[in-house]
Amino acid sequence: DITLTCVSNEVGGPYVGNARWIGVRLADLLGEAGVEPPSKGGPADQLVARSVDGMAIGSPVETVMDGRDAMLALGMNGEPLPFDHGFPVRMVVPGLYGYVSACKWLQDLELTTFADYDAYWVKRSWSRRAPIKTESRIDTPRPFASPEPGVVPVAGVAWAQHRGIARVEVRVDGGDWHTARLAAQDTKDTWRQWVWEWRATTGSHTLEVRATDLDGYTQTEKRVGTVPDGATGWHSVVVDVT
Ligand SMILES: Nc1nc2c(c(=O)[nH]1)N[C@H]1C(S)=C(S)[C@@H](COP(=O)(O)O)O[C@H]1N2
Ligand SMILES: [Mo]
Repeated sequence: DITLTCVSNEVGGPYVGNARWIGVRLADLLGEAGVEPPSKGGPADQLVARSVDGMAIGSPVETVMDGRDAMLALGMNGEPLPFDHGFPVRMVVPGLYGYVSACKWLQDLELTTFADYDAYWVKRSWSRRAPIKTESRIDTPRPFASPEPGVVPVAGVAWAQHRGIARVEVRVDGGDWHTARLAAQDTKDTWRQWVWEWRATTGSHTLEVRATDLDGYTQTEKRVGTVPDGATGWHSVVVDVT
């Protein structure tokens, strides 16, 4: 079970999703081909995946061989890979944004270095390396919803792939942070659902969320855009309780 995230996902955006993958471990395949990661003296630090549609996506060899479930995926959610998601075979690397890890309609793999080769999006001003940032999102209530006063569940998802989510907090109108209840962690590579029961009072209110990962890092309030390596900031939702 791995949550994929697009580097173009804005704070609060929809370009993040969870699926169950099946495939071949990339580390095993590379090992059979005699590849060693840089930490063991291997000369190649970049794995470039190319596809039938002319995409080129570069991932760190160290990351794909560090024991995580980096794979060539053949199936998704118990079925053959759907065409839109890369049939017949794609890469999946937990913890890296899609543009540096998730090549679909895979045709070939090349071992090279970051110094020698820039992949498709890197040539277009995105970073060479892009681990997924710790983020959280409010899914309910929706922006500008009008819930009735009383208990209103505030809920959503939080993700910090390959680190895992330790805590999610919610606050109302800039007040104290309240710790949300977390669903059981599936794996540290998947997002975690959370809920906090708010005693809503009449009027217009701003809800904000922030997550802390299992490395102890709390997501920053500082808003940055998606270029060059992923957006940051707290997601907020304004509601009118009537
Ligand atoms: N061949 C190919 N692979 C690709 C892309 C692409 O344009 N072509 N887009 C990448 C990006 S930016 C992301 S975020 C993921 C999205 O995977 P999904 O369509 O399964 O959600 O695919 C990646 N793999
Ligand atoms: Mo993406």
